[in-house]
Amino acid sequence: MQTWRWFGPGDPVPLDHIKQAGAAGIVSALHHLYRGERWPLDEVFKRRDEILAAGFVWPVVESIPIHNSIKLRSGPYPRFINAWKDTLSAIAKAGVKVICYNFMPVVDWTRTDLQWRLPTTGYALRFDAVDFAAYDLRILERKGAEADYSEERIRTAHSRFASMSETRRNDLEQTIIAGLPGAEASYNRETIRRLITEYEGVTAAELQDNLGAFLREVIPVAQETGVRLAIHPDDPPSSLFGLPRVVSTADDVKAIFAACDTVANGLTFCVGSFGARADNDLVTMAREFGTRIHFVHLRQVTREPDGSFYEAPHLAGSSDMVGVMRAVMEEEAHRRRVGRPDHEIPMRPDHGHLLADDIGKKVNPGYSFIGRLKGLAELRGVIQGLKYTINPRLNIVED
Ligand code: DNO
Repeated sequence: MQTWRWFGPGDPVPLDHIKQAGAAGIVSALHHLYRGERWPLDEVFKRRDEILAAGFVWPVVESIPIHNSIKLRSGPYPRFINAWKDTLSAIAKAGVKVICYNFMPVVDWTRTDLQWRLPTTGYALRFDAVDFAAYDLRILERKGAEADYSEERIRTAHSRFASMSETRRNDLEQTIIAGLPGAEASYNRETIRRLITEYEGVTAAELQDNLGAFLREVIPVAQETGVRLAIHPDDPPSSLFGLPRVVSTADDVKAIFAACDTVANGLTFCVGSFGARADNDLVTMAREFGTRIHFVHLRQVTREPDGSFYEAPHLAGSSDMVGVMRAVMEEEAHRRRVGRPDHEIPMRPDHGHLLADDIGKKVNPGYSFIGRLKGLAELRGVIQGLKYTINPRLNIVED
């Protein structure tokens, strides 16, 4: 099912534009309740009614935030896990079947440029690994940061910092720590330093255990209420600020699945996030994890040798997008054959460039209208082509 992320009534892209884009489902969350508290049933119903009234279905909540204490399994975490379960149940009552969430400590998805000019004169999001190191080492001046970089990276980061204007330094800081759309938190230099310190000594193995323990508590509630959970990979899929990240590779996914081995413990297959690592073989992963993929983010990145990447057009870039889409559609066909009720896997065009009238307008970074419209249109072409290849009849009987 073709879906579209909508941030709620405050989103500069209104529901009728989404209708014009041809999406059938809305992906949404209660972004005004994003501090780990429980989402009241009436608020969830209100969002559902807005979506239904505009002629859409609501197949996915992206995301229910996970309070930091849950990731650390310390302090008030039992209270926040209970709130998470209550939110899950409220969402289930509203008829939503899939919940996307992530387990990235301190920072959610991260970029260093929100308007990186493309040769086409449009603008893309970019993660520059050297700029990031320059921020960490020279602006945040994180204690012990040197230990997390190679000597070569430290050298290039210092010279990058020296060449940056004061304005660029400020922009870089805002871009990295002030929070991108859908992220749980926004920081200033002091608050982010404090939070990073809370993770001192927490290893990836411990974070993975905390995720496993969380899953064993919430998955039974998901099963009872008929909801499937879909963890979103780390973006970028590697450590930032020396913090552990545990949803970056195929092995990470295997460990998560093994921690609670049931279909309700599933994955958001984000092509852009996994695709930022050259050692992730995306088509193989999409096939291997197929039965537990409950949501798909279709977005591409072009990787650069130093670990940087920028968001490429949806069908260009470093990953085999069509190969992934074919794997997902074959999985859907397989689910139909075996009678799985969840045979329509929601997918959305993730992020778009700033193009034409998007430029200069108020948009949520990554969530412009025209850029995503183009992305969805291209992807829809692939979907139709693949439907025809997999089974020409589908082209006639389905929309
Ligand atoms: C970025 C998104 C993320 C994602 C969360 C999932 O565009 O993919 O904000 O929603 O990380 O919890």
